[in-house]
Amino acid sequence: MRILLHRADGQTEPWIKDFARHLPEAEVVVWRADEALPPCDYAVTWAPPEAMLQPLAAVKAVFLTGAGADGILKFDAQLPHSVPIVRLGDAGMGVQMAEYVTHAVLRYYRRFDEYEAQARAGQWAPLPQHNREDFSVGVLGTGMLGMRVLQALKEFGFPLRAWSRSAKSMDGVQCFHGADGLDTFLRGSRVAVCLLPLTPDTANILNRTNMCKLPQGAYLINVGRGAHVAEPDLLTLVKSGHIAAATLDVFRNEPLPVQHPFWQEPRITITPHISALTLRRESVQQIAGKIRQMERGEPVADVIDRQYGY
Ligand code: NDP
Ligand code: OXD
Repeated sequence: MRILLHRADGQTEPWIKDFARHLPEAEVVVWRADEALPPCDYAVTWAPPEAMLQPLAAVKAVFLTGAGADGILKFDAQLPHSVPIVRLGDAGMGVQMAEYVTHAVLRYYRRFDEYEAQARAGQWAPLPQHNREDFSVGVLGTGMLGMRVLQALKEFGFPLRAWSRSAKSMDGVQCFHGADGLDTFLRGSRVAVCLLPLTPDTANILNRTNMCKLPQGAYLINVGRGAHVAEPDLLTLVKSGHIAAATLDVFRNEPLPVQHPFWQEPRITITPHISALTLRRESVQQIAGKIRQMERGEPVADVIDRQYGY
């Protein structure tokens, strides 16, 4: 069995070692644009270069080393639907995302960001507490990661809301769905957490019109994709105070360019796409297990639905 491995960071050795441990029968071939490849059975990549599409079209399945499939589905038309694209199923990402979002929500709820600023200015001044019942948290996207985040936030007793494509019902969470449910969902969400996949339906969803529907003084946490947010609109709304502050982990252009105005806005917290990192060992173990299932002719979990793009 041969596995074609592509790593944008060029760090292939540790992946090869982990595959040798979990799937010793496989030979791992590293993708290089300028070298002819032997035929491969499976491919492991996340956001492949266009030049890799031809070998990808010839494998039994493409395994993504991430949860989001937008990096490969931008080539949807060039990839045969007969080749399943399989994303990671948690593999240690859920708990990281829960930590990140919980931290950001608590930072705003307990006003730690304001206390940080006060401390820099040498000010000792207790601020009024936010009311928990007014601090509703609305999660856009209730998939693998959104559900894990909601589960973590339940501990703190915030009113919880969720928005998805299909109808859901969850204990202790007010659920909304579809285009018709979006307005009501947004109007009641003091904190909006974006955990949507990037698809033609969700691109730019956090535009001026939709962000204006959030209550005055709302908070935005974007951990989905940069292209969910209309960046100039967010900047305008933060400056006007309609959005009190934002925590952003993902951006239209990554790394965020040095001249980007977000760097100059103290109410925007920037992290470099680290909210839920791919854990190599867990990922290889999971992919090796799925390859074994496929070899036995069994169905595997986490196959991307090409109709919906996630
Ligand atoms: P899932 O595919 O498990 O869940 C996606 C959720 O989004 C589902 O609840 C789905 O609804 C909902 N959804 C999709 N399209 C729409 C739509 N048009 N309208 C309303 N809801 C919609 O994804 P994950 O939870 O695994 O991951 C979500 C995203 O998080 C990834 O696609 C990726 O972009 C991002 N991510 C970011 C990371 C980071 O480090 N910043 C790390 C990992 C992922 P339904 O339930 O009805 O299907
Ligand atoms: C992912 C990501 O999709 O890291 O896994 O963004």
